[in-house]
Amino acid sequence: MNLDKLREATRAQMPDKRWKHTLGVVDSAVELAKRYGGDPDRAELAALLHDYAKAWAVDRMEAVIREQGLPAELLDHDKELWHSHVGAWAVRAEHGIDDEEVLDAIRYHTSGREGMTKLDKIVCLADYIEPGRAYPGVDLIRERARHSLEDALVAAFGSTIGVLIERGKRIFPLTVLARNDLITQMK
Ligand code: DGI
Ligand code: FE
Ligand code: FE
Ligand code: FE
Repeated sequence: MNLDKLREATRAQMPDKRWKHTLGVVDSAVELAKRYGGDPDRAELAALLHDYAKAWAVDRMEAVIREQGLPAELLDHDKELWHSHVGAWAVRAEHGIDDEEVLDAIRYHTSGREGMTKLDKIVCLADYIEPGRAYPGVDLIRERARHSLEDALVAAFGSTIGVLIERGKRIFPLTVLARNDLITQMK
């Protein structure tokens, strides 16, 4: 697959603001891959595609989850969690992306998971710290990202979990498992 064509196809899925975010995630993911000994090419590809389905209509995402055998459990949780799984399905179906590590990094970029690969961590963290992000605590997470992928991600998931609790929302179990596992890895 030609990377320029993939860029145009991805850009066509989303409004300009989301595309700008995507380019920021690409830059941050490549930088993290270089800093932490990851594969910059795979980081670039996974980052480019990570929000492929983000702007899709909820009904379209729901149909993919039901019809393509994606985890039905997703339907019981926040719709914000759907686009990562649907996106991983879509880039394989529409563009033949078959690198399982890249697909996993897309699939788990929102929730995280137990046993996150280096690529999972890079894409997930890049999504939290790309230059366009501005939310309370982002600079602290950026600072931690200079020293440790795991430490930064624990802070990032902590921030998300805190917001979910404040708003009385459910927490997707994989996010709790991801955070616990990252803390274990840091010991
Ligand atoms: O797609 P993006 O906006 O770039 O970022 P993302 O894919 O990390 O989506 C984050 C959103 O998902 C954020 O607004 C919080 C929401 N969310 C809802 N429930 C959960 C959750 N995020 C995680 N990690 N875990 C949840 O249980
Ligand atoms: Fe996302
Ligand atoms: Fe994103
Ligand atoms: Fe420092």
